[in-house]
Amino acid sequence: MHLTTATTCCYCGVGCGVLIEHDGEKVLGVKGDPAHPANFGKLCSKGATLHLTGDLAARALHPELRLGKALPRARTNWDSALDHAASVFAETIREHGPDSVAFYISGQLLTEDYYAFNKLARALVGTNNIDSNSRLCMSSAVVGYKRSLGADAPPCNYEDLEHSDCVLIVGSNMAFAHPVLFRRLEEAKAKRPDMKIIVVDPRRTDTCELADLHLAIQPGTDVALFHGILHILMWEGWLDRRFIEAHTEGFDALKTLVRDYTPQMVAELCGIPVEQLYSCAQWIGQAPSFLSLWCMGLNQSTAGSAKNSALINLHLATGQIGRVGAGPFSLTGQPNAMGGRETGSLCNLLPGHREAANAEHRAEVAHYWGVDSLPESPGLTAIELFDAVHAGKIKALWIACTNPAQSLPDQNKIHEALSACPFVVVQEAFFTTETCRFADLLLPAASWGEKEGTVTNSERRISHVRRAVPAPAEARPDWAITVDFARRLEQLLRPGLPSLFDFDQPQALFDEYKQLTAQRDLDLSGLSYAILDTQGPQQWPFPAGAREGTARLYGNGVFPSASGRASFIAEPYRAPKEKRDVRFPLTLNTGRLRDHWHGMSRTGTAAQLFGHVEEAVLSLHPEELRRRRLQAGDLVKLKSRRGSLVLPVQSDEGVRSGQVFLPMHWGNRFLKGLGCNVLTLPAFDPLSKQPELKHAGVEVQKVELPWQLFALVEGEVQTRFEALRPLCESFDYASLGLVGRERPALLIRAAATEAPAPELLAQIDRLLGLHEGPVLAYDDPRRAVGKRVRIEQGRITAIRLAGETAARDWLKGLWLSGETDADLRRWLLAPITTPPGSAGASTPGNKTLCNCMNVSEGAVCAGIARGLGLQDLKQTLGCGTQCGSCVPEIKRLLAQLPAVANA
Ligand SMILES: Nc1nc2c(c(=O)[nH]1)N[C@H]1C(S)=C(S)[C@@H](COP(=O)(O)OP(=O)(O)OC[C@H]3O[C@@H](n4cnc5c(=O)[nH]c(N)nc54)[C@H](O)[C@@H]3O)O[C@H]1N2
Ligand SMILES: Nc1nc2c(c(=O)[nH]1)N[C@H]1C(S)=C(S)[C@@H](COP(=O)(O)OP(=O)(O)OC[C@H]3O[C@@H](n4cnc5c(=O)[nH]c(N)nc54)[C@H](O)[C@@H]3O)O[C@H]1N2
Ligand code: SF4
Ligand SMILES: [Mo]
Repeated sequence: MHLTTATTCCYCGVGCGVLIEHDGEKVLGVKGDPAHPANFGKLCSKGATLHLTGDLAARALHPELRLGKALPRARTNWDSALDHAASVFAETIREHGPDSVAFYISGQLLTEDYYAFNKLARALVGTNNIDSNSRLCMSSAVVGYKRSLGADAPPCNYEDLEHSDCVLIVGSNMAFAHPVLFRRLEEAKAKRPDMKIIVVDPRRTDTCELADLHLAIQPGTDVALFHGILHILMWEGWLDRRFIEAHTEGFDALKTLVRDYTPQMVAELCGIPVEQLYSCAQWIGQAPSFLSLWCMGLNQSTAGSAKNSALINLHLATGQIGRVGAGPFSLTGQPNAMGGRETGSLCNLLPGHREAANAEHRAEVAHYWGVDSLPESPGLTAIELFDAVHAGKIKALWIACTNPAQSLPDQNKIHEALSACPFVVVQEAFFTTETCRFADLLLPAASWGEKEGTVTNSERRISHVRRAVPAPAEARPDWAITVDFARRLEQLLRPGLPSLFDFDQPQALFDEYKQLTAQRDLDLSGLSYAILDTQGPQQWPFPAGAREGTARLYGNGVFPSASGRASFIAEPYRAPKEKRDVRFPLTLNTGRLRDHWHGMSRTGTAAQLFGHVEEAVLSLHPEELRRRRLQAGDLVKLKSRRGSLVLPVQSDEGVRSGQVFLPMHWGNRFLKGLGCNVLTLPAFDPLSKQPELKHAGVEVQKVELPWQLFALVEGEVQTRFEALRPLCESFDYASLGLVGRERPALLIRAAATEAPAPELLAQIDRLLGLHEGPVLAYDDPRRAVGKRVRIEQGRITAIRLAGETAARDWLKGLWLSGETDADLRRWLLAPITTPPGSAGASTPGNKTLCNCMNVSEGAVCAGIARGLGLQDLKQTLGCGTQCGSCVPEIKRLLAQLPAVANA
C-alpha cells in the first residue's frame, strides 16, 4: 500500500508544503508539494531528509514520572500521569496563587495546540505566565511592526522577492536558515541581474554569495547604519514626501535625530567604507521597489525593537510599502511562530492580536470564553520566567515543544533553576533533550507527520497540517495532551461547571479560535479546514465571506493604528550590552548551520545531516589565530563572564578580527559542557524582552590536552550514544556526532590532560564492540597509546585510537570507502601513530557538501582543481542539482580555490 499525504515541513518559517509517502504505518519518503505556494515542489536539505530523521530509539514513547528528585523516572500510564499533574498544579495554585505556575511553550506548536494552552493558562489557571521560545526569536519584530505600523503583520508576500528591484537582507543568513526562499531569490537574480542585493551581516555568510554589496558592519550597529542611510536619503532628496505627508506621523522628530548620523560618523561606527554606505543608500533611494528581509541579526539584541523600527523607518520615508516588490518583510524563524503571535501565546498578548494589559481586550476574550475575567497581573517573559523559577517563585513549570536547557542564555542559571523547581513537566517528542533530564513528568508528544492542525508561515499563509501515520507507542498530539490535562484540572479548580475544553478534534479548537480574530487586523474568521482543503493554503486576512486571502497589506496607505497612520520611531543607536574589554576582547556571534535544527533532537538523529558539520568548532579570523599562536584544530577554552567551553578552532576569513562565531546547535548532549549558551548573556531589549544572543564578550585560550581519543562505530547509534555519553564526562573535552550515509556511525572525539584509568578505556571498548571478535589491536601502555580496529568482511566497522589520534582522518576515510589494505594491517600492528605516507595531512574532503547527491567537499575541490566551473561540477558530480542548498558553498569554494590551484 502506497499513500501520499500533503502536509508541511516542521522546520523553518518558509512553511514548505511536503508530500509524505507512507504505508499508513511508516513514513517511506518525502517530496516537495508542487501545489504549495510557499515552495512549488522545492525542499531544502533539511526538508528533503525529513523521512531519515526521528529515529524511534530517540523518541519519547510512554509517560514517565518520578516522585522525588533523586529518583529515576518510571513508566506510568496517561491517566495517572495527568491526574498527578492536575493535582500538583491545583495544590500549587491553591497554596501559592495562580502566578506560582507557568507554561513555557514553542513556535513549533500548531495553532490549535497554542490555543488550548492559552485558554488553559488564562481562562482556567488565571495566570499570564505563558510565554514561548518566540521571545528568543520574533518578539522584537512583533514590537517593530506594532509600534511602526499599528499591528503585528508582515505586509508582504513571497512573490515580492521575485519582483523587487532592491533587496536588503539584514541579519539573516537565508542561504542556511530559509533556503527555499533563498533559491527563489537566486532564480530572480539570475533572470534579472540588474536587481540589487545588499547583505548586512558582520560575517561573510553563504548568503553573501548572491550579494552585489556586503556591509560587514560591527556587531550591533544596525540602528546607526539605518539612521545613516536615512540621513543620506534626506540629503539627496530620495524621499517620498507625498507618502510621508499623507500616511505617516513623527517624521520631524526623526529628522532631527538623524541629522547627527553623518555618513562619516556612521561609516566609522559601523566599521565600513563610507562609499559602501553611500551605495547602499543610493540603491535603496533610487530603486523603483525596495524590499527588506531580516531575521535574528536584528531581533536578538538589546536594541532589537529599535533596530526593527529604524529599518521600517526607511520603508516609510521612501513610501516602499504596500506595493509589489516592496515592504519590510521579517522572516519568521519557526514554522508557526506566526500562529503563536496570532493566538496570543506570549505573556503580554491575547488571542486575535490583543493585549493582555488592555482591560477591554481582556473583557472581550473573557466574555467569549464565558469566564468572569482574565488575569490582570502581567505575565513573565522567558528570561524573567526562568529567573522566577530560579528564585523559587514558580513552583510548577510546564514546558512543551522547546528545549530551554539548551536554547536559553546563561545556561548555568537555567540548569540551576530547573533542578530546583519542585515540579517540572516536559511535553516532548524526543526523550534525548537536555531539558528532559529535568522532567519530573515526561509526556510523550506526537511529532511531524503524526498530528493535525494548522500553521501560519512568514507571509501570513495558513496551511492545513495533516497526519500521515500514527504516533509511536503512547505518544499523543500536543492539543490532546493539553486538553486532557485541562479537563482534569477543571474538575479540581471549578468542579460542577461546564467544561471550557470541550474539544474532541483539532478542528473544534480552530473553529472556536478563529471567531476571536473577527474584526481584528488578522481576521481569519472566514477560513475553515474545508476551505484549506479545497482552495489550498491561504493568507490572512480572510474575513467571513471572503473568497480568497490577502496577498499584501497597506496598499491603500491606511494602517491599523489609532490614527490610521504609520509612525516614524526616533531612537538613538545604543551599543550592545557587553562592550569588549581587556578580559573579554572578542565578541561571540552565534547562529545557524545549514543542516542542523536548534538543539538537534531531530536533525541529530540523521548521519546524513551531521555530515555537513560533524562537530562544534569556533571560527576565528586567521589574524586572531596568529595573534594567539593557534592553529586550526587546536583545542581552546572559550570563556565569557558566565561560563566556559572547550572546543576546537578553525580559521575563517568571513569572520572579522575581534569577533568569533559559534553555531548555536550544540548543548550538553553532543558536546561536553553546557553548550553555546553557557556563554551568552540574559540581558534583553527593554520593550520586546528579547535577549542578546548574538553578542557576548569572550576570550579564547589555548588548552594543552595531550591525551586524545578518537572512536567511530557503526550501527545502533542511538543506543550506543546513550551508553557512551556519560563516560565522556571523564574527559576535559568530548564531542559526539554521527557520520556516514548508508551506514551511519557514532563518532567520538575526546581529550584530557592525562590518560584515563584503563578500566574506563576498557568500558568504552566494550561499548564500541572492540573488546572481542575480529579486532586488530596494538597497545603500548608505556606511552599510553593504543589503537584498535574492527574489520568485518573486509570492511572497517569500528575504530578506537587512544593517546594520539594523528591517523584519525586517514582511518575515517578508509571506513567511509569500505576498503582495507595491507598498509592498514601493517600500520595497525606497528608501534607508530602517524598514518602511512602522506595520508595524514588533514585534508578536508570527507565532509559531505551535497547531501542529496552525496558529494564530498574533497570531490568538489578536486573538480575545481581540474578546472571545472559550477555548471561542469553540477554535470559531472551531480552536486547542487537537487535541493540546491549547497550551491552557495560551491560558489564560495570556486571563488577561493583557483588562487590556491594556480599558486
Ligand atoms: N538550518 C536551520 N535553519 C533554521 C533554523 C535552524 O536551526 N537551522 N532555525 C529557524 C529559526 S527558529 C530562526 S529564528 C531562523 C534564524 O535565521 P537567521 O537569523 O538567518 O540565522 P542566524 O544564523 O541565527 O543569524 C543570522 C545572521 O545574523 C548575523 N548577525 C549577528 N549579529 C548581527 C548584527 O548585529 N547585525 C546584523 N545585521 N547581523 C548580525 C549573524 O552573523 C548571522 O549570519 O532560522 C530558522 N531556520
Ligand atoms: N546562542 C543562541 N541561542 C539561541 C538562538 C541563537 O541564535 N543563538 N536562537 C534562539 C531561537 S531564535 C530559537 S527559536 C530557540 C529555539 O530553541 P528551542 O525551542 O529550544 O529549539 P528546539 O531544539 O527546536 O526545541 C524544540 C523541541 O520540541 C521537540 N519537538 C519536536 N516536535 C514536537 C512536537 O510535535 N511536540 C512536542 N511537544 N515537542 C516536539 C523537539 O524534540 C525539540 O526538543 O533558540 C534560541 N536560542
Ligand atoms: S526551507 Fe527547508 S526547512 Fe524551511 S520549510 Fe522549506 S524545506 Fe523546511
Ligand atoms: Mo527562532
